[in-house]
Amino acid sequence: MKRRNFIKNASLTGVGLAVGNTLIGCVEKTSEDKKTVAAATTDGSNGSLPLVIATWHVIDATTKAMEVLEAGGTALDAVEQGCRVEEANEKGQSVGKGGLPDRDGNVTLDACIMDKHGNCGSVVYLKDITHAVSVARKVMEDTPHVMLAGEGAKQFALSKGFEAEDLLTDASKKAWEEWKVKSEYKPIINIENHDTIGMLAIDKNGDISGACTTSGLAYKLGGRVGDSPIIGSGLFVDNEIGACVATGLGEEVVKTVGSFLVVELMRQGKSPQEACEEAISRIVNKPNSNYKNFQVGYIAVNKKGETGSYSIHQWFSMTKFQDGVNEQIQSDYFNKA
Ligand code: SD4
Repeated sequence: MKRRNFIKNASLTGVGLAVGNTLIGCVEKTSEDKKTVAAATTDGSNGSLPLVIATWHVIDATTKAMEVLEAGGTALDAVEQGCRVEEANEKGQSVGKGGLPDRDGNVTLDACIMDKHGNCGSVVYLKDITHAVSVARKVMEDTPHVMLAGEGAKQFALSKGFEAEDLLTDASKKAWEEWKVKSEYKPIINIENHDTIGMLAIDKNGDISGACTTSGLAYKLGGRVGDSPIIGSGLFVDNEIGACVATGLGEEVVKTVGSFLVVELMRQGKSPQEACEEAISRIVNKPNSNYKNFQVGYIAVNKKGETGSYSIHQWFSMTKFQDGVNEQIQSDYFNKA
């Protein structure tokens, strides 16, 4: 699965979207990518436990998570280990090492994690540390806090034995330098492809955990933080009900507290699929919503092991590993016009 062709304009994608002072461009899906997507839809079936789902096409990450779960590991260990696979994958230019930088050339990571007790940890604007999700876990487990930012987060990570390294790979530096030529401020949000990884798992005990990790919008303003490390927006877990994780334009997710909303809708009796659809409708039905120009996608799971996913635009997908099947499932979507 290749991440490339940034600013390749097409019907959906040839847009510049005003978001505050920013412009968000979108990326077209290649025919190769389209072939890898199962024609199926999201499901409402009860499957056996354990199970893991993740945003986008991240088969290696779900494989790792399932290894942990099958060995009797906790959902918390599974989502951390699964996310680490993508953080270490330099080819993924939206997560961890190799992530695309901000407009000034700095790679800054956002991540969070949440366990079955409702404990959570988060890091924002983290530089020079690949495994942001593991730093978030340390924040959760080793401090009385939920969130650490910037230099403080980095120093905390170093104190916990994480190693500093340059996250800007040659490929990402080259992409940034090419972007700079035009001097257009167009942070890229990927409308249909592997991007931020959000992962939810239920272990053999039926306990739920989730995690989310990203380098955020490419070429963002320095200091910009998205939804991914914000508990309730990018991720929410309630072990009694279920869990949800988001991807896409974080500002829109934050404004609607999306993941918390999905879990609360499940609490009220909606299926994961219905809840994801309702959360997307809250975004697209806002007066003057310019949803045609950005993507948001949710995946969710409930306590019964039912799953759902929904996005504004086509080509969002979920990877699901359950009952021995590890597959990419094309998400249903709102904008069919
Ligand atoms: C952000 N939600 O920083 C992330 C980016 C993302 O798919 O998920 N892109 O806003």
